[in-house]
Amino acid sequence: MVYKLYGTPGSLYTGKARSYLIKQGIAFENRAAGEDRFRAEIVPQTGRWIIPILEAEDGSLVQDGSEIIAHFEARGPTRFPAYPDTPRHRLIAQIFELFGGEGLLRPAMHYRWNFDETNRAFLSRDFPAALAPTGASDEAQAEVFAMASGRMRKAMGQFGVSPESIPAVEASYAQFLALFEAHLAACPYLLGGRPTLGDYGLIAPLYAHLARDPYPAQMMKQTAFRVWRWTERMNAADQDAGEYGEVAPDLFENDGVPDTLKALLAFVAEDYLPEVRAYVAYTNDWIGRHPNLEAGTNGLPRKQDRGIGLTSFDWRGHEITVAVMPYRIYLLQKIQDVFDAAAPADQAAMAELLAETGLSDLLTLRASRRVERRDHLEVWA
Ligand SMILES: N[C@@H](CCC(=O)N[C@@H](CS)C(=O)NCC(=O)O)C(=O)O
Repeated sequence: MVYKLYGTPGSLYTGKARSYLIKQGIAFENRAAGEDRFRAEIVPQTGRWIIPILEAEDGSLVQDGSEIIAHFEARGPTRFPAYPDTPRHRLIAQIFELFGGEGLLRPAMHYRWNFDETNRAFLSRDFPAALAPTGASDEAQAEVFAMASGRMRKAMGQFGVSPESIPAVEASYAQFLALFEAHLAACPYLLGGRPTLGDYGLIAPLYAHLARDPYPAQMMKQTAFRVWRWTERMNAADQDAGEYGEVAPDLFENDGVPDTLKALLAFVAEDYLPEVRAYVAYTNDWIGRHPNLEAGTNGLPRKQDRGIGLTSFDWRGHEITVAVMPYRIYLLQKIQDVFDAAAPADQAAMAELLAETGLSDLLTLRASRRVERRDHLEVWA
């Protein structure tokens, strides 16, 4: 069975699914979202234009990076199980799925869209190459770039990048890179000798935007070599960790969490928890204002819309405004579900780690309605 992965080389979320398929040795073909077939046959089935979408040979579809991973993990043993089976590692993997996919959007967008002098020549080819219909004229390609880049520049604002916040975005990213670089000094992957869900979360922003676009790629190569090598490793079919010597494809012994990983978790607490607090509060207020929210819907006039509003909060000394997306609640729930399903002794180990790293609120910040995915869309339970 050969799957088709519809996406683009420069897409953040396609990078997560692609890396997973490569690492698990699952046969697939990269397909472009610009193909006629995607627009004509796939998009009508998912109800909105979104990538990545995985198509099986029987035509069945899986949309969303988290779902693609869950789909294969549920089918039986995979080459590198993405969900660790010890409590702290399981929880950490889930935390980095959320933080990777949703918490590093500010640097990803800033370093793609605010460095035109270095990036534009590349992006203006890269976007239409994958998004324009096959054989599109130069003008048609330029139009595709103008439209897509316009949308993305606007989206950047909704992730909290503004002229005032840019210095903080840059400082925060430099700090993250330094911490991840230090962690990778002793191991090739986030949790040791093989990739897990946490790595797939992090590769989303760190590959297509931050390791592949010209400006941030050079920056990463020059200031965080090991992180850059990890992005390369995450797209290699083997362990690709020769520089670490003979490393067993195992996770840290005894559910261990090295100090360098605790430092990364503490960074997540400082950098991202304020946003989680803000969007959970907004969501609960919104749910309160929509008492007749129908289960199985997104509660919005258009079923393809992904944001329920905007919320502002203090981030590193700046008031920033971000879109509130139920999808983030969905990933936050996954962290909480892991905790809720664990045995009391395992819960104690998880709670202790969260307390030590400043992340305890991840367990208590809960939306008053659950978010589910039905027919490829996020809906209220
Ligand atoms: N929850 C999805 C998010 C996918 C997503 O947002 N993909 C972007 C491209 S990287 C997209 O399709 N955006 C829609 C648009 O540009 O209109 C996932 O994690 O796979």
